[in-house]
Amino acid sequence: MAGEKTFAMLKPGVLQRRIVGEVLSRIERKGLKLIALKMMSIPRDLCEQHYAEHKDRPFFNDLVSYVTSGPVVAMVITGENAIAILRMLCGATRVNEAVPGTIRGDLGLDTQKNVIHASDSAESAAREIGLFFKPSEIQAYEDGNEAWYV
Ligand code: FUP
Repeated sequence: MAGEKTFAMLKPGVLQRRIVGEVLSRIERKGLKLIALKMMSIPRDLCEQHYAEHKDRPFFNDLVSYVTSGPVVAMVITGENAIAILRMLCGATRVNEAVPGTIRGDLGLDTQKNVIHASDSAESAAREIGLFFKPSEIQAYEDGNEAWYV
């Protein structure tokens, strides 16, 4: 399994808006590789752990309430420079700064409901993958097409 691993989560509005396929398609078309994928309802304590760095921010409770308000789609993605590349595909956190062409720039109108979470560093990725996935849920498979991407 070449390259970095990163964690992403499609927030509850993505399922409600029927745009799961749209977002996954952008990630796949870039050449990044899905190695784990599941729909889940996040318990509040897991969500609080996930966003622990923001626990003193004024938006923390609203953010946790939103992300636990319905099912999310969690995934592990791999590829060369997957962490930085996925962040670029997502676009800026604040939707008024997310440029068109990015997932948030094209599909988000509200910062809290900004469509997708993606790990911001190797440390965060390892921590977040560990919070959401058991090692047995991550698939190490050869896709035979990697040479076409890298
Ligand atoms: P990101 O890594 O891009 O998801 O951004 P942050 O970790 O800074 O923020 C996590 C989440 O908090 C964002 F996705 C949305 C929410 N947030 C707000 O609601 N208001 C803010 O001013 C900043 C972040």
